[in-house]
Amino acid sequence: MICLLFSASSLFSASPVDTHGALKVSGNQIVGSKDNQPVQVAGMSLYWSVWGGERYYNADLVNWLVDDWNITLIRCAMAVEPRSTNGQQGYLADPEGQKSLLKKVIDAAIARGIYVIVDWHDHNANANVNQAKTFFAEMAQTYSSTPNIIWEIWNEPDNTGGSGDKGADTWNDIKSYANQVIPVIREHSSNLIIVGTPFWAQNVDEAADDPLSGTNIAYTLHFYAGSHGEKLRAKADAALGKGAALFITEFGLSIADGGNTDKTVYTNEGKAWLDWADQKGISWANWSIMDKDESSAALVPGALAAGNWNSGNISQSGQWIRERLKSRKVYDFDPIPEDTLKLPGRVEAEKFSSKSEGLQTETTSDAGGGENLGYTTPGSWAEYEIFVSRGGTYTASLRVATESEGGTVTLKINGASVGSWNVGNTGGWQEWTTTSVSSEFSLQSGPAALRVEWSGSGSSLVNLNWIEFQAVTSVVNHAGSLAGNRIRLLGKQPGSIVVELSADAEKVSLFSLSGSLLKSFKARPGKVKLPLGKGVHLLRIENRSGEYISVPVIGY
Ligand SMILES: [Ca+2]
Ligand SMILES: [Ca+2]
Repeated sequence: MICLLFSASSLFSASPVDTHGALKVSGNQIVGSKDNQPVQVAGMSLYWSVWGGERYYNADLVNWLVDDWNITLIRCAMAVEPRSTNGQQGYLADPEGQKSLLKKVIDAAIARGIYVIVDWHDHNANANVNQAKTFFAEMAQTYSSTPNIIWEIWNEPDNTGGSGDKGADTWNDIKSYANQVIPVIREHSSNLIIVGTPFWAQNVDEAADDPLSGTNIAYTLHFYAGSHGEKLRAKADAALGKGAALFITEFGLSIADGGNTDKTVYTNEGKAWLDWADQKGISWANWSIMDKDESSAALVPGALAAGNWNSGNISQSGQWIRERLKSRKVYDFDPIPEDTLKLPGRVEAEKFSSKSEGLQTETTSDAGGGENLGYTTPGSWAEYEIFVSRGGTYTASLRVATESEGGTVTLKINGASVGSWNVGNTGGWQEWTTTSVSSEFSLQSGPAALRVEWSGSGSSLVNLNWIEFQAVTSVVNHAGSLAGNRIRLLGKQPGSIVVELSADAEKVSLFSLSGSLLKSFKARPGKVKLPLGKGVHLLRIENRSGEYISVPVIGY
């Protein structure tokens, strides 16, 4: 009756970063500092953090790519230029804004235990050395002992602004830049540093012939499958042969312009490249998470910034890359951190985005501390920007206190009332009680507007500390095809259970009773041992069509 999977070798391991530790260069390979074994990580590059790409710089996006695309790596392509063109401001024009975007992604990557590339996304880094030094000094200090971080100091040297033929950025230009920026990073961080190579990060052989001094330095290899093939791989093989470690921080399944002109996806050529990278153990990030009308973009125009995509939101390139990523090793990613504005979960009353005049926050003496909303009068309101992580059926309840006759508190989501409570005197303005649970209502996944309204006849109504939204998960089959012994509980011991999954199981997720996602795993048929904390949890098994069943499991 209970379900889960188990295979003799546990499916479950630690997160990528917990497993391998900080990445480091050993000869021409990248290894984990924990085990000194070669590590190949793979994932997605975000688009430039301007021109619309910036909207994908958020934690929900990272969480979605971890849980739905199985990424172990994400790259932040932080725009350095433009200074300000049509209002688009890269780091040179708006350092604080760009750092703030970057940190959202970095912090989410750290929370889930994946690797993150901090990319100075610039074709002319040698013109901005001082700004690069300032930036990397600050970032390296902030993330000095963070194993997740990988530094990429010059995205793509190109054929402008350098000292070579017709302005080409030469290897000497790059070395000169690197020798100024790397020491700044090394003051605070010993993490992997990836250095760009000449000719749009293709002339890796030049770097291999004349490597930088210092340790833990790899070189960038970029390719676009529709334009580059065997010849560039031969060049990369030569560089490896000379002892250089390579990292594909960016590649596309398109031609070199990103697929802007021919709109074609070159999957056969892409497969040859990634098979080669697998064979050599070279890590990669695919260009790019963007919904632009070009064939390298992973998304189609209008795809949500927070993930939650269906197949119609993902481009041909994105679908192919996602399958490739999903076929890779699955780790036990760290859980999504609690977010008070994410449903299911608790919305703290003081986290409003706007409110009526007169309504005030005050320190609460309720369990858990924090603040509550007080000074409510008839007509008071507060609004919240919430995010529904999982669409489905929900209930809500309130944490309230009042010393007056009280009043009515109503919840609305996207304008529709989902619950209303008449709250009477609780014995004091800080004497807290939890209301009854509302009737069930359904919510679609994605962003939503929550509004709380107070009404009544008194001059002072009801203090509010928080609103709890619970997902209603019924212990029923959600699809006939899932009926039967799809999941079988085989054994239980403190801290874990052993289950057996049927062949069509694709994903196993463990939720807290309040509906928070604790862990999500790729399922494999057979016996599987799952870690399970004390208390009641909900286990959900999903098949390839997205049909699922949920069952309660109790850990002890
Ligand atoms: Ca240049
Ligand atoms: Ca509160």
